[in-house]
Amino acid sequence: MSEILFEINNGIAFITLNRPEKLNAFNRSMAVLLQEKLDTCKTPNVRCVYLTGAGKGFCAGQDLEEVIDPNGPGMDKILKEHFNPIILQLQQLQKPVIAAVNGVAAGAGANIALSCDIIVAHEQASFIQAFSKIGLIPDSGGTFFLPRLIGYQKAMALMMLGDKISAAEAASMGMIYKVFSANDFVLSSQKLAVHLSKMPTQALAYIKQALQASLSQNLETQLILEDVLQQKAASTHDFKEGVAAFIEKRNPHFNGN
Ligand code: LHQ
Repeated sequence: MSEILFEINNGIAFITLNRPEKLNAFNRSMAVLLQEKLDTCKTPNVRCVYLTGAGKGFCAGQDLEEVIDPNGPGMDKILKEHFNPIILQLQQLQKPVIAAVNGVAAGAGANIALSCDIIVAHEQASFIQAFSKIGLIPDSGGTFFLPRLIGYQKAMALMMLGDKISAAEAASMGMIYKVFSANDFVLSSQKLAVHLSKMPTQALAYIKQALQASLSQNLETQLILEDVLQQKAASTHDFKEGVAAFIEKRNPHFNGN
């Protein structure tokens, strides 16, 4: 069985991390395969990406057995060749990426989730900045995203202490968007993906670009970027369709162009 399950269905790329016996911890081949699949998601046929885990966990970060394997990739490659490219790919995809966190998300697994655009979680899921417990620092974008999501103080404490945060706590502190009950998780998270896949994809890409830029720009530069991106959005088919549907009092049919 492949370490990454991948399927494109009705404009949605479903990606499942698939090493359930290790809570979907990453080894090198899984990291390389995920990069290949994320590359495939660049196709315009994909209008939303849905990332989840097989079994009871979302992802336990790096496979720690591989770290001590003399035939493993070695510390110097794990970030440069595995996690850093994955984080950048998720951020640079010009379409929404949902992290559907089905269970525990630890270490780089937590930070992969945080680098997605919309994070939803199963009520039994949890988030752990596990790094300090093994003498490491948070990586895979964690030190960038977490303080911006929940504030400097909470991020510092969670990262130093390595506390386990429940899905409900994560939602209440703004780390994630929503929690779904056990019965509802798959249906509701996939419904969200279906909804996003039918929205004006280019506008969503420009929203992603603008919000990412806002993390490091001043107001004046951001206003200029909003103007540039708004001109682009206004020249899409989907903008014309959105306005026409409003005027004609009907539902819009966005095609992503
Ligand atoms: C695992 C793992 C795992 C191998 C569970 N590896 N087997 C960057 C730079 C370079 C090097 C290092 O890494 C990084 C990035 C990182 O991600 S560092 C952080 C690495 N991850 C962790 O430190 C988390 C380690 N895992 C845990 O603390 C626990 O497994 C959590 C809290 C995630 C879940 O606990 P439980 O629900 O009690 O499950 P479990 O511990 O029983 O795990 C189930 C199985 O999965 C077990 O195997 P076994 O054969 O005993 O059933 C674990 O050994 C295996 N597993 N995480 N990262």
